[in-house]
Amino acid sequence: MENKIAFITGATSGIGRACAVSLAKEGFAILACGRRKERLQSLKEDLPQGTPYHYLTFDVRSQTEVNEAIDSLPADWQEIEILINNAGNAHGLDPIHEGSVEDWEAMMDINVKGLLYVSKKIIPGMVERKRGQVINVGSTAGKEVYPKGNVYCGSKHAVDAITKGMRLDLNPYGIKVMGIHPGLVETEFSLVRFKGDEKRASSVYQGFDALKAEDIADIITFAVTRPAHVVMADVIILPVAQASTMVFHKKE
Ligand code: NDP
Ligand code: 8X3
Repeated sequence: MENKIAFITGATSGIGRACAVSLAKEGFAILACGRRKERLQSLKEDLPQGTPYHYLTFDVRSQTEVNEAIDSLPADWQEIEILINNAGNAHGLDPIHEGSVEDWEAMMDINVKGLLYVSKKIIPGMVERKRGQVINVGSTAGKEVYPKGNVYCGSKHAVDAITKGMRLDLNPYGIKVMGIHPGLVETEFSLVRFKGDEKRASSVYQGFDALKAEDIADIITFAVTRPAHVVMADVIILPVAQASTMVFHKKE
């Protein structure tokens, strides 16, 4: 296959799905991952006709599932050029003394350990080939801490530190490593954080123009198509109405 392969976790929704569409338009072959199989099947219809497409269904929390899925890749789909570690979410928004251990484990297992399990399977091939790009989707929550954000912020600070560590370790092999840190993006993120409470989820994005998943996908697509000697290492993207995690200029 001539097309370079973009391996995208969390491609069933939001930022990951938008990245699949945007990168396919640039001629990348799309390897989409997530748990919701029907969404991975329907994603193909949103890609330009003829885009080479393959999907893997696995839960990033299970190292066994991650390994088995990646080991099952056909020969044509094994040389990953771009890894987008995007799967992730917040679970709950509670002060530390009231948070649930189940929510904490979900965030650490998905946002941190899941990213590591996938990276462990994909990055050695990049090292061997001495080429590749890793994009880790962090958050402004990985740069600041906000009230009740405690463990989600902790997971995204970990993503930020791991990204910097990857850049140091992979630098001798010419592998590009990017951390992208969005502010508020209107996706299914808040619906998951608030466990399906649609009213509470939509209120997060009221009174200002939040970022769209496509805004983040545009920037990732721009970043991965720079000349060979250029890496956008660390990027914070905010809606214009947002000055920091808790400071907004909302319409009256
Ligand atoms: P969405 O909820 O829309 O998408 C999350 C994606 O992650 C889905 O495709 C979901 O797929 C996947 N995912 C979640 N849990 C698992 C799991 N256990 N195993 C495999 N895949 C999983 O949210 P966003 O698009 O907004 O989030 C994408 C990334 O962006 C996350 O890392 C998030 O933390 C980050 N981010 C989001 C911001 C926002 O305001 N929206 C701001 C800053 C960062 P499925 O459920 O099918 O498995
Ligand atoms: C998602 C943005 O502000 O809800 O990472 O943490 S925020």
